[in-house]
Amino acid sequence: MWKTWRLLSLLLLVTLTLSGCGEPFVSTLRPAGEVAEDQFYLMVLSTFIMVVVVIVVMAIFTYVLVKFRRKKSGDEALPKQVEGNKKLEILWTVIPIILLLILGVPTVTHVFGQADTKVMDKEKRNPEDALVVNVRANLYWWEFEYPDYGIVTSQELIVPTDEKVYFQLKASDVKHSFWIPSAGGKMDTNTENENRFFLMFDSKKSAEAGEYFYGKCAELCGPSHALMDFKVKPMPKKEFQDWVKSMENYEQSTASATAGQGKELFKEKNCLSCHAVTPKDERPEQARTGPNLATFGERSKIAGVKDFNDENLHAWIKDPESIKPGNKMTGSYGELKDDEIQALAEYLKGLKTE
Ligand code: HEC
Ligand SMILES: [Cu+2]
Repeated sequence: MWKTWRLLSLLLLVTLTLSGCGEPFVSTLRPAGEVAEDQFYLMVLSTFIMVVVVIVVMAIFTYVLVKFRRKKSGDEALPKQVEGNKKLEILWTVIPIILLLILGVPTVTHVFGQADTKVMDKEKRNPEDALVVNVRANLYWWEFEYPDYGIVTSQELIVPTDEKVYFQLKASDVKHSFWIPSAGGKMDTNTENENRFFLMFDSKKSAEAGEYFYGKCAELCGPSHALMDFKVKPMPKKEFQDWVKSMENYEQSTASATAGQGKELFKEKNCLSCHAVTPKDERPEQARTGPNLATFGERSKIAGVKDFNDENLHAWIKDPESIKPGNKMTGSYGELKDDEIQALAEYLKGLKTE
């Protein structure tokens, strides 16, 4: 008895804890776009059918259990045998077939509909009609390239609302998985082939969800897998186009003197060998070994996980290992003095599109 209670209370605790996890910016149960809505609808449909089947079966089971119990009908009594009853046989063949059809037709339709990425193959694709984003997953950061505009960003994905956004996915080291819970998915990023799918971001729901959606790596990839987050910022088409323009005409400013000093240090300390600081990164992919920092000053988070403030930025530059174990920046430069960290941070905060 005690054991059962212990288990029950544990179950209750877990249920209560998990019920707190439904934030609109990271929940599959609060779809924020057509793709996610369709997937949610399929989940509800199949759960509904399963629940109905379980209820009916349990009801018949309980009825039979009570009606034919030995205590009532005696030790030797045998209920009427119905083996080979045609009506019953037909009934329990036809009902499952109908249920499977109700479940199967919408599922297959949606699965094929959501896999339709033919526009990506078009030779003369108009980026105004179908936006393509090349996603490259790395231990433990994300790169987003807009091939039609020749610009690259990292850690933060900017997308227009209310239209299909097509993704071409790959990984540069090990297998990861690209997942934006509120928008649908997920899909693996592989090293040996490229996967494709599309997502949609509803303008109203995006606004309700707040500043951004969470993106996640959904494939265990190493010690900092759980910290491999990115942010998704959907915006109306017009704003998106303005953003693209500002990226295309990106100009670097070095405001303060400390920032100027930081810029020099960024070269001296080898940071530039991994990090580009303009959205047009001409290097081949294999050479892009760190996130593009052109818009670093506009990030919501540092390294995808830490709140954007001076303290966290200094801590990251000083010792990235203490924040993301096993990351690929650790140990790539010598120890930095406090004023050097300060100058680098000043410089990085000034990297913006405006
Ligand atoms: C060997 C390549 C390499 C070198 C050299 C390097 N970094 Fe990094 N850097 C990375 C990688 C990889 C990440 C992503 C880490 C992660 O999130 O797992 C990163 C992340 C960052 C971030 C966070 C980026 C973001 O989008 O939030 C900052 C800031 C940064 N590096 C600054 C520096 C500075 C300053 C230097 C020079 C002192 C430097 N890096 C040198 C590879 C490098
Ligand atoms: Cu990963």
